[in-house]
Amino acid sequence: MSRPTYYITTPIFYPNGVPHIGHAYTAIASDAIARFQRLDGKDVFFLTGTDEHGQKMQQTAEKEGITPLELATKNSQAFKDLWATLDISYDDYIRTTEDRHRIAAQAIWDRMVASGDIYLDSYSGWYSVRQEGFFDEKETTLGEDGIRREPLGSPVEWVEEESYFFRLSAYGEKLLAHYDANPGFILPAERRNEVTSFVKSGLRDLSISRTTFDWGIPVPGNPKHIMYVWVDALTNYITAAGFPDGDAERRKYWPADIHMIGKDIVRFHAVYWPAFLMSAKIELPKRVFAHGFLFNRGEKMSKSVGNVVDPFELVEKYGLDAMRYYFLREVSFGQDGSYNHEAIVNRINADLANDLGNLAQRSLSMIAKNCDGQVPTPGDFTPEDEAILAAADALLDKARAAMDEQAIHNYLGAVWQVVGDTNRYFTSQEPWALRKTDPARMATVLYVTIEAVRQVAILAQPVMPASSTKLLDLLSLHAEGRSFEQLGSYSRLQPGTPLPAPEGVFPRYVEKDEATA
Ligand code: ME8
Repeated sequence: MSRPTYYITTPIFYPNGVPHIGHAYTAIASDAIARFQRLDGKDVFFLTGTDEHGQKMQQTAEKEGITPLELATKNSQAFKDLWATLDISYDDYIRTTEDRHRIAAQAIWDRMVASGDIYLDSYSGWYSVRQEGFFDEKETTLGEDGIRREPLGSPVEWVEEESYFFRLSAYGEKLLAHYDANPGFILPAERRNEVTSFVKSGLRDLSISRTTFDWGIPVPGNPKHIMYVWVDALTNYITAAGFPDGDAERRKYWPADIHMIGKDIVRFHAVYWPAFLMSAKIELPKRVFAHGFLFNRGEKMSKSVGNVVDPFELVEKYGLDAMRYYFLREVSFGQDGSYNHEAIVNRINADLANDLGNLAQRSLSMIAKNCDGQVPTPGDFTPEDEAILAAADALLDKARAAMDEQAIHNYLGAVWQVVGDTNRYFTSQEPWALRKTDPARMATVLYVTIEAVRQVAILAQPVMPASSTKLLDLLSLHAEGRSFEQLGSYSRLQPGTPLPAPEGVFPRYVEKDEATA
């Protein structure tokens, strides 16, 4: 029987500069979801890439004195390097300057023409190069500095030119009906409400081509025009899924299960994109999830403030898995979050080193010394033992329920609840005292403890791939023993299995001045 498919995408990022922590955050969260679904038996297709056309790319390239393609190639590589450092398990990396993508973008354009939704007129209005977006005058504000800005703060400029338009105004009711019939289409709910009221306020037709610069995909039949970069960019999601006539292996993934994006680009994904797809008679993605923004100690990160966090530095300083865990556990996924040193150190030392690390280390060291270095053979289970095993066995359902709505923090919260329970159990059972008084009972307590650790480690893999692997190695689990199918009572640790010599998996974070003191 074929496995159910699961198609997840990140935004394709603008390679007009090097990636920053916001990009890293989206990629880490998407990667954790992709890994979770793979371990849960799905046939996952995970797409990321770069959005290489548009005025912003052209302008930045001019400033740097290189061609837009050179700029794109250089920074697209910087994104790939970061994804390698962050262990992002993507299956395909799309660049919108590839041929396969030009073909797809022109094909969706032709389909929208065939539906009668594209017409030629002239556009005059406000445009933000930074957002690559058009804004109604009422959405903009004129600053005291005489500069007019859109709601996210980037300057807008007046644009007047011949342009093709997409009949977005014809799709308002259809979009509202879709949101209504599919309450999970836009998450979280705040974003859905925002989009719904934007659509209810009335949609105007959308300018979808430009003539005043040429870095883009030519409009079929009228190459004086290039496509508006968002028409081009959004299409990447179907290009990679083999549109218009790619191979069936790829086409089976559409419609996407989830477009993961930041809250800055909801309108493009939840209004324009579904309208384009409806017009082109292509199925809509199942979900658009817009996560929140990351701030540095509550402040917006910006180059001019000088508080932009370099993701490579974070990995260097804290270690990759600790950083991945921190962002996914600390921030309620969907809400804005903050990055600060004290909080990350606290997570590393409390959750990882103390709670999970020590639990594994203490139980495994006792086994090494007192149980011939083998998985101990348990005796009859007491109600306390049963309670821990039951809590561990219940984790998969809880994790799935949380991940059905991308509540990554709740899935991790549930797993660490069991880590906490198991620590309390271990302390109250005092296996070190039982060693002399009742070794058989000690063996049972150690068995129950490492069985809980087994389930925790399997479930921690999507978020901390390398550390979980080490932990599962310490439990001598075979590769086939590491999927979610092996959770619950279905395949408990086998008594008598030889275990390697235990070693620490989660080091404490020591401040530099403490380390040298
Ligand atoms: O918008 N916190 O690309 P982009 C969290 N090319 N996430 C952040 C963030 C922050 N401070 N800053 C950026 C584009 N992001 C288009 C997308 S898709 C068809 C085209 C993340 O390079 C977040 O995912 O400006 C946001 O949506 C994305 O980067 C914007 O990346």
